[in-house]
Amino acid sequence: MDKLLLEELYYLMVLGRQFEYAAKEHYMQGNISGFLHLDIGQEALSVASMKAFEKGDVFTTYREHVLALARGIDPGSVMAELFGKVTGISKGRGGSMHLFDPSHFFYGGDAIVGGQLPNAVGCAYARKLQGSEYGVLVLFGDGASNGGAFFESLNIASAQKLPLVFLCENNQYAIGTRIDRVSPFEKQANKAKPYMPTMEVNGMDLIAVYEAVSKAQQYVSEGHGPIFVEAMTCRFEGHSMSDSNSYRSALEMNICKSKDPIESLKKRLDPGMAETLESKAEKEIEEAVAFALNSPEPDISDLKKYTFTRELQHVVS
Ligand SMILES: Cc1ncc(C[n+]2csc(CCOP(=O)(O)OP(=O)(O)O)c2C)c(N)n1
Ligand SMILES: [Mg+2]
Repeated sequence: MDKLLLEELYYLMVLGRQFEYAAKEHYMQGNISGFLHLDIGQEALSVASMKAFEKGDVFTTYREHVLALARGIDPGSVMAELFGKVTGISKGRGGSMHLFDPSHFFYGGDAIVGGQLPNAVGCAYARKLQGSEYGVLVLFGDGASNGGAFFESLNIASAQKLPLVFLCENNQYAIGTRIDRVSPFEKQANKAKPYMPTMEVNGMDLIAVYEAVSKAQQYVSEGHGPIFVEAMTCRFEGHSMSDSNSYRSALEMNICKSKDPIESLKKRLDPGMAETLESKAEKEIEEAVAFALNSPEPDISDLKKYTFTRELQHVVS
């Protein structure tokens, strides 16, 4: 991989992790309320998939801050959204789980597990009718692939040969429920095999994810129909800020953290460059937090604004 791209990807992973540490701190201070799902540990998957699928539409889970940053959305507007401020990317109305930015073709998260899957199918159908060359990417967890919406989405995407990349972020947990209690397979790709080709990749390996998602986009853009990519990954924190993570042993956590994608990539960079990128990310996150803290709350008189479709701007262009 090109050195400059590698450095950019390293920067985005560090930016993402520092964003998450800052969000955690401000959640504990009471500046952020509602749910907060951190992506710490899973950054390789988030960053590499967004950069590989730079052109095209993206639908995600609620664990989406790092995805949004890697998509190029300003960290200040993402942080302000978490703070519920009017300058947030969803005008302070969505919060952590509903980052939405059509100008980046980023339709963000869904609090309903798997809810983004049918939405992505609809978008892929539209893109097929429009003859778009990029296709659609939908990210979802291993837990989501036990739900009905998942199978319905595989079915219709396959029947209609839609340009849709299914990207399963398999961290082996749905909150505190380990995958083997709710799924007959550890690899969720087994469920997709009757419908479409599948690929499996190490989600802690940034370059492997980048290559897999690039190939998958190429495949859908050639009009072959959907494809399924499964990335095995590992989250370092609890499911959300309200989860103690007590169901995972110290040994399991040590193994998980030994695969840290930031530490792995750092070994491949010039140490001076890595340090420069880390300081740059730190500064950008400090500015993002200051922006969020200093931004105003939404005005109460705007409470009903954006509730009805006539007030929404054009969404999928
Ligand atoms: C339809 C629905 N059922 C249950 C929940 C509660 N819930 C929130 S997150 C979650 C776990 C999802 O796990 P997974 O899809 O593996 O994603 P991860 O958080 O591991 O990335 C559950 C059950 C929900 N939000 N929506
Ligand atoms: Mg999971």
